[in-house]
Amino acid sequence: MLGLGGISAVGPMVPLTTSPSFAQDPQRYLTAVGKDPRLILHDSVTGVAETPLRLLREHRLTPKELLFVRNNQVLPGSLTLSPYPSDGWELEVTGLVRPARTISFPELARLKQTEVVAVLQCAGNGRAFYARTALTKGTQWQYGGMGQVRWKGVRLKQVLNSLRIFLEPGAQFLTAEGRDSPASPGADDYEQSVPLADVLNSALLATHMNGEPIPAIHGGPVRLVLPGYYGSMNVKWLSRLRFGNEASTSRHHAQRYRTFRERIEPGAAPEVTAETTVPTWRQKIKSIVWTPLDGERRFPGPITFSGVAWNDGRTKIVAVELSMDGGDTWRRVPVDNPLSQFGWYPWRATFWNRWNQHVRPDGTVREVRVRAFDALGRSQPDDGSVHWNPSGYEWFGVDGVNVLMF
Ligand SMILES: Nc1nc2c(c(=O)[nH]1)N[C@H]1C(S)=C(S)[C@@H](COP(=O)(O)O)O[C@H]1N2
Ligand SMILES: [Mo]
Repeated sequence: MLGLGGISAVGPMVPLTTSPSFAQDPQRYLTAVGKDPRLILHDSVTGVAETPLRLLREHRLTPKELLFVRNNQVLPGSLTLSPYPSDGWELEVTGLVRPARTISFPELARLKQTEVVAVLQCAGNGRAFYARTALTKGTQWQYGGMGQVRWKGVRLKQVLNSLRIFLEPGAQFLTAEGRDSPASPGADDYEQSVPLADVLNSALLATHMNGEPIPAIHGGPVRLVLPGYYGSMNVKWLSRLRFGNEASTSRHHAQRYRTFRERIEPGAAPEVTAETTVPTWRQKIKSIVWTPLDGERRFPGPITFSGVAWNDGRTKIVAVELSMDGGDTWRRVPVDNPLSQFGWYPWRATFWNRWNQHVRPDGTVREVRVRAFDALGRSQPDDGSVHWNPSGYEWFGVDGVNVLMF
């Protein structure tokens, strides 16, 4: 869709195409956008940037300057941390609803507001780790295709109730579309569908992130926030919500952003069909070590490990375990409460003398590994590659770091 008027009011404009100077100078590009120049720039055309783990771990709520960006397409004028003008913004509500109508931004702003802290994570986060088995296609995200932010907006259910919009029988899917247009003419527009019954109570039409209007680059003025779902489903620059008995046929939903139901051989590329695959919807249970960083050096003596665990927020995470011997033996470590059921569970453990027994004569320690369990006993695969898929989605394998000794 085309942008609305008023785009000229948006702050620093960044060209849509890569000028040679930007391509050669990621720091300049990131700074022009308003992002921290220490981010890892993966793509300067649509805007794709990753937060290095050493920066991610410094904040309980990821500041806008550090939050990763992943644009498949981009709305002109939105490659900036400034807010996108909300004047004239309209959201179309259509499909199996009575009456179908448009909602203006001021109308939305008058409704009861709700806040939720949630982990925003690209379905491709951790994709790089599949390369241990076989390279997968797409941005080679390591850890920082995610962040934790506080959203504010109106619950979808609240919108429907307050504006007396009624769902008609058969509305199974909620399909969201943003105002951004396909990257190349004629290509399918970015659109995603989610199961309506599963998100009806938790979906938020968000207008604020970390207490400010959502920065244009993160999907303001209105973004669909689906706590617990992969970032890919959280459609930015929200312009249309369609309620229907079928999911989107857009390539982005029907062909991309899916994993296979059955285990497939690493390197294979089976046909993607509605029967053989499922969309990247709810986030898999996952945990990472962020202190120390992989390959960091430590003096012999007490050592503190820390990191976070998270999942789709539907089942409580009840345990985080650490192994200091590459997965042979495990021990439980203390876990803090998350800021919300959809947030990070911080974990931390300090080891005193027991730690030294794991130091090998060459000064290295066998891989230190972490894994989380939810209340239903679900955990992470020791070898994340068992879920190998050609696009490298939903990596949730056990994480590990190698610690070196001075
Ligand atoms: N309209 C629109 N929404 C979108 C996208 C997009 O390209 N267009 N990319 C999706 C993907 S794949 C991810 S991971 C998240 C990234 O959100 P962020 O850029 O705010 O970090 O936005 C999602 N929402
Ligand atoms: Mo994504």
